[in-house]
Amino acid sequence: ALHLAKAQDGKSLEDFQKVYNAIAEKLRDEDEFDGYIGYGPNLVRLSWHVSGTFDKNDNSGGSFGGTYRFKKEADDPANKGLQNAAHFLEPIAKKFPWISHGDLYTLAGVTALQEMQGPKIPWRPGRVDADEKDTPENGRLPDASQDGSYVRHYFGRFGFTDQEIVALLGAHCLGKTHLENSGYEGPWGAATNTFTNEFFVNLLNENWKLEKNEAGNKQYNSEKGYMMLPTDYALVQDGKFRKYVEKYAKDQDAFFEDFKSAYVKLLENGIDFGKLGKAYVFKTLDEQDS
Ligand code: CCH
Repeated sequence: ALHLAKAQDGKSLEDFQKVYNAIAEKLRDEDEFDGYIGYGPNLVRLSWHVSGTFDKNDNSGGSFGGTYRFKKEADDPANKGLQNAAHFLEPIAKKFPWISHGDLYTLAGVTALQEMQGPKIPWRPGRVDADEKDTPENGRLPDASQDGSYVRHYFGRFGFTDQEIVALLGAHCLGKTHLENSGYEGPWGAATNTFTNEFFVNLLNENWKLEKNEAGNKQYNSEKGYMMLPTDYALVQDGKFRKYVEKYAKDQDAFFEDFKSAYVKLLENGIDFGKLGKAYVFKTLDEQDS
């Protein structure tokens, strides 16, 4: 059965906007992280990894229970590097003890995306902290060395279409890979902390060479110093994926719209929001200043 979202007594949009603002202000203040990329991309990755443990076959895993806070999930080798985002969020969790971990992790991703000039992401609260015994097993996050049919099959576990898969992977415009975390190295593009369709533009326009990196893993490198994972590059090798790459490279608005829907679906997998269903749309710090 789906997890039933629970209303937080007396909490309204204004209360969650305060959490949003606390995260957004800390993002602004601590801009030197990771060579001045800042924490935004790391927070987005955390929001996806806490959601990416979902399995629609038994409704286990997913963002609902906030089980990333338990050692077993945090220590999943696939989560290496996300302790940065987790540390970043500790003082926020202390300041707002009423918010559940699942809500905090997902709201942090939404905040980071909006503050990095991404689309407005309608977000719904109501996730409830689960017990440690409900922590999913390691190994549910994807393997970057694989091909297109792996990617299609992997995301099929969540019920995502080809179009949704391509849109979601556009988040790889943000941040970079780190040899010490994943065994891959380098950024996907130039604007590592601004949300754009650059991932798709670079996939199509750069001159890619498959090379072995220092960790012995194969990745695609371009002369400009950008990289693509094998699973990223699969999006131009597979004809059914490629047509969406071409669409999003030409049309950033279409990318933003489709990314928004697919990301909301990712964050809400396995949850029944029932009558609580009204989504909140937060104002960015810039919008509140003016
Ligand atoms: Fe990703 N991602 N991702 N990813 N990811 C990595 C980093 C980021 C895969 C592999 C990797 C999504 C899907 C996939 C981000 C968002 C999303 C890294 C480098 C690997 C490897 C980690 C490191 O070394 O620090 C694979 C495989 C898939 C699916 O096939 C999806 C979906 C999203 C979000 C919607 C973001 C953002 C980063 C940058 C993190 C940072 O710290 O800079």
